[in-house]
Amino acid sequence: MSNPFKSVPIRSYEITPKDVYFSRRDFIKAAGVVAGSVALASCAPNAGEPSEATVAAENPVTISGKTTDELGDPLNSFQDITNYNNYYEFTTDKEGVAPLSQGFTPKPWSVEVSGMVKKPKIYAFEDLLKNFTQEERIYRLRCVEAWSMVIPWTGFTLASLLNEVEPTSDAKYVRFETVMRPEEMKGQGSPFYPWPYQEGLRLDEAMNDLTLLATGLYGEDMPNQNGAPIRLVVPWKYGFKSIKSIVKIELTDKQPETLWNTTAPNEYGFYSNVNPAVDHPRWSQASERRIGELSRRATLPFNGYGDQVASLYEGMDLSVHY
Ligand SMILES: Nc1nc2c(c(=O)[nH]1)N[C@H]1C(S)=C(S)[C@@H](COP(=O)(O)O)O[C@H]1N2
Ligand SMILES: [Mo]
Repeated sequence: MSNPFKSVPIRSYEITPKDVYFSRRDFIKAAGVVAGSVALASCAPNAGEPSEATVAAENPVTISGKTTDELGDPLNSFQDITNYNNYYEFTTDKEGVAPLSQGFTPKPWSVEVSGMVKKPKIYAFEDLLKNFTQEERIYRLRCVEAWSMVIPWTGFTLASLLNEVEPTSDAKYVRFETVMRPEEMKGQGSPFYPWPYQEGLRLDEAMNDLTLLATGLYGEDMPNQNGAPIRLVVPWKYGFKSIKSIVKIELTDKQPETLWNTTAPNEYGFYSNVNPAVDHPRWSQASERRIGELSRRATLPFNGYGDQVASLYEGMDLSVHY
């Protein structure tokens, strides 16, 4: 994997006029996101597999114009982010997800928000874009397999959606479910996993400002392989908590079952906070390989977001609640 940002700076000729950009992503304008710079119109996720040189020249720019995360580390390229994926509904082969997911149809789409809420509602995807402020968030994604990337997501906070449906005082957890479409997702024929993919958060984790419902990346609509049209992003937890292609969000008073906890409870707990001090039973979690880098780097507690989230776990033994 190479990282074009290291050697090839974004050049001014890659920047298209604002009106071209907004015609492509008019929801961002509608939702009031200020574009500091604009993305390249021709770089669509389905545009085939250009050569490495082409990719480097055409990597889209972010909405904010930023090229690093807040720690100063470069963003991964659009090419890396969209060709090295975990999405077991398609295949367990990370480089096979992109080609196998191209026939998936993310539209029309709706998300049902139900359970312990005062105002249950089925949202059409378009209304989620229109009604909630879309913003860009550059987050590290740290997979439990010990690789990582820096990804510029666009989306809206889960808190903004939950505030609208008004959880009741009984609600303690949020459960998420991925679409079940075995015809389009051949991996769902595998008997080794309890489909559909499910995930869960404690309500206070779900309400944290970092927790995002992402609808795109690099200013593009969410590519199929990254969880089109809408997926969760919880940057202080291992990547598998960030469930893709969500159709159901349910408020509940019971800790939800999750696909990975059900499949291998001794390896994957409910919390799954990034924690360099607690190893996976089969490998160390002390360091990671940032895609695009040669040597390993230290893994940060809570993936570097401890200031915002460590207080959620005060008094808990995180080697027990792994
Ligand atoms: N529905 C679903 N969501 C999923 C997965 C999956 O297999 N199915 N894989 C998870 C894992 S293990 C990781 S690391 C991230 C990867 O997200 P990315 O492909 O956008 O980088 O998605 C997570 N969300
Ligand atoms: Mo992962």
